[in-house]
Amino acid sequence: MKEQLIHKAIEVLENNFQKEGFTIPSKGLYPFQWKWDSGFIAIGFAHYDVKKAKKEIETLLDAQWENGFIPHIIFHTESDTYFPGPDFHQSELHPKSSKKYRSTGMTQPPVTGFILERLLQISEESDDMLDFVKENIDKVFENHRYFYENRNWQDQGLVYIYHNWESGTDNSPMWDDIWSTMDPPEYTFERRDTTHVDPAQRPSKREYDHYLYLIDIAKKYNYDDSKIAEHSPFVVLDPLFNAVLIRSNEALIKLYKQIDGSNEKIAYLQSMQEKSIQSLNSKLFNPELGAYLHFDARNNRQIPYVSSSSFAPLFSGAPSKQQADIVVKTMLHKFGDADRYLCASFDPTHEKFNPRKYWRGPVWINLNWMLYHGLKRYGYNEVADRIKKDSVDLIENNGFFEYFDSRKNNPDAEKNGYGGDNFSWSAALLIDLLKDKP
Ligand code: 2M8
Repeated sequence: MKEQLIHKAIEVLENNFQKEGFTIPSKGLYPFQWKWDSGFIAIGFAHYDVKKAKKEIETLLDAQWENGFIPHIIFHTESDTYFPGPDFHQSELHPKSSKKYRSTGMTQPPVTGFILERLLQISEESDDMLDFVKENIDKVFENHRYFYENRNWQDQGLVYIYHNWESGTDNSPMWDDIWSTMDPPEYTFERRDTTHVDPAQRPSKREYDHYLYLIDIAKKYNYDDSKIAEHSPFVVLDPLFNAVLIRSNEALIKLYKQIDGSNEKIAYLQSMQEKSIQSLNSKLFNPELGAYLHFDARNNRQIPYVSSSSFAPLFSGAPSKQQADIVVKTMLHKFGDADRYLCASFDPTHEKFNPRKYWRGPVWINLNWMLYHGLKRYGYNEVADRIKKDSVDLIENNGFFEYFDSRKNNPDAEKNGYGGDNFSWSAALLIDLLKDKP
């Protein structure tokens, strides 16, 4: 059974791999290269085709800007199945944008550091992969330096995002209060996503108006970070984004030591890491809600909702044992009823929870994968095993969907898999979970 499932997952990845050297997340719905998808996808390839794993990362890093920035979508090919495309984003407005590739002018969680570490682990520390790490690690370092020099909110060591698409959790209820401070124009455009997926499982037209308006603000300032930070209504310190940055810092420090890399870079990462961990624990941790929260920096307030991003700090190793205990308790108490798969993307006990709508409730495999590793790191092996089993069961019972209903007894659907089908990171991370290397 396990072998059969891995075989199917490989088929998904192979069908989504493009001759230009990158892998689309899902046919039709997402026809380009996405930053954090690429990282997770490389993990899947590493188990059976090391060349493709390396290619995926090389292609991503090839699109890096002169200032270290790595964009969230790289538009390698022409496609009219996705909106908004390169003509809307116009990232070329930024003077340091890539001259080789068209892309967006926003980013996504910086996974590449811990991905390099994972690729090396999967290869069992092969010389070939070690060479690959040596060749590419400085680019990833420059990406981290970009964040600390350009996105470091009030120098506190926490990186801000200026768009919900930068979080990766696009239409999370987290952003609802921010949307209510804005009044964007009604844009006229043709949605493409809803030609591939039931609109009930996607963001609304009005939500898209907000998304587009934030891009227009960034364009008005030629994607200049400091001006965006000054003028955008959306400036958020996201616990998931920062947890990923911290986890990747940790990986870079370890890898630089392993390859006898630059002491200066190690020292730089260590000093940033200290600040980041301290601020994550003081500014984003909320003992009353027992979770890490998003911080709305524009309006100077924590956003008082719990989502799967609230547990992502476990993956980074930043929480103390006591904080980790609290967070896991909250996860089990709010998200962990016996009739639910772990881990819903938004608090199932909250009125804003929607079990079918994208990042407003369904289970996502990439979050589960990070939580699995975070839980193991702190010794919550039973909960970790449950998350792993739930992830495998969801895929085995429904297919390689983009996201899944967390209800075990879902009354209104035959299928519990939603969004895009044959979704790459669901396939890639399933392979990794089933191969179960430590
Ligand atoms: C989703 O986001 C894109 C925009 O980036 C979209 O809805 O068009 C998110 O789930 C994001 O996290 C993911 O990277 C992307 C591609 O899978 O799709």
